[in-house]
Amino acid sequence: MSTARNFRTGLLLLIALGVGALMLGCRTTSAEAVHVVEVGAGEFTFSAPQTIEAGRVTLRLTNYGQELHHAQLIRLNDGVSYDQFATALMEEGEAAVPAMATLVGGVGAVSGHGSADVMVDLIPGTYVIACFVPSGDGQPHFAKGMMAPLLVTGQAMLSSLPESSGTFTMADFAFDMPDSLPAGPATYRVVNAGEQPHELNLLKLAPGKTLADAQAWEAAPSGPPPYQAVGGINGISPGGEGYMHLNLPPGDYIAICNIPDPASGQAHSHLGMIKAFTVR
Ligand SMILES: [Cu+2]
Repeated sequence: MSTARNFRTGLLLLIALGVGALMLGCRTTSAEAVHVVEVGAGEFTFSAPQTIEAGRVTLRLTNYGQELHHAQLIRLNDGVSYDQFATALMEEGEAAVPAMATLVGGVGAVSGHGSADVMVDLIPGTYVIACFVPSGDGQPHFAKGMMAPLLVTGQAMLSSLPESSGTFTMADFAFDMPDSLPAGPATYRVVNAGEQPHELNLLKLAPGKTLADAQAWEAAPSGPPPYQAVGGINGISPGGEGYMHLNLPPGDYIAICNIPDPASGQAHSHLGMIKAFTVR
């Protein structure tokens, strides 16, 4: 064997070892090392596990339907049953939430055939997965069947804080986050520093479309929307926080909160919680 050939064999071996190490590395990144809980959404039902172990999970929402769907994760106060909460929600809508439960995030709205991830530290208790997105008839999806109980069992785990590339803050009524984010995988911490629940949903604008186009379409929808809903984090009660795993391709985006202000009845997006940003 010539020296050149030996060198090439050695190089190939090194490359193979390197690729192997990279693959092992990928498997243990923060996004994948935790248990993935798959939630499927369609018109008008969720498919999700009914019981899971406490601890840190990646909650992955995949939309198999046509309409927008989100997976709002709600933890019921101790002593509140799923049936009690479901009845109150049907009667009072989201006004029923503060007295009975805490909004603990979940996956923001995703367009049909899309999928998005958030990360949640689940403590034991009774949770609800619900979709508050309204259909064309004005009825929220939970009233059509998109509401499911989730029992979290076992012990609360004390785990170290996840690594994140930055913290985004939600206030009454604004987002504090960068104007530009890097493309590709990243985890961001999202904190609710306001006195109302907030969410940070993400819309990817169609090429050439602007925030004004999105607002005009929202005010008077006609034809397909000028954006794709690509997830983000769903409602978080005041003082709470969550983590979202993003893997955004380059483009123009909007962060938006659609939660209504009880006083005015207006969506928070109309009070300032809408922000354009770029991914490059
Ligand atoms: Cu809000």
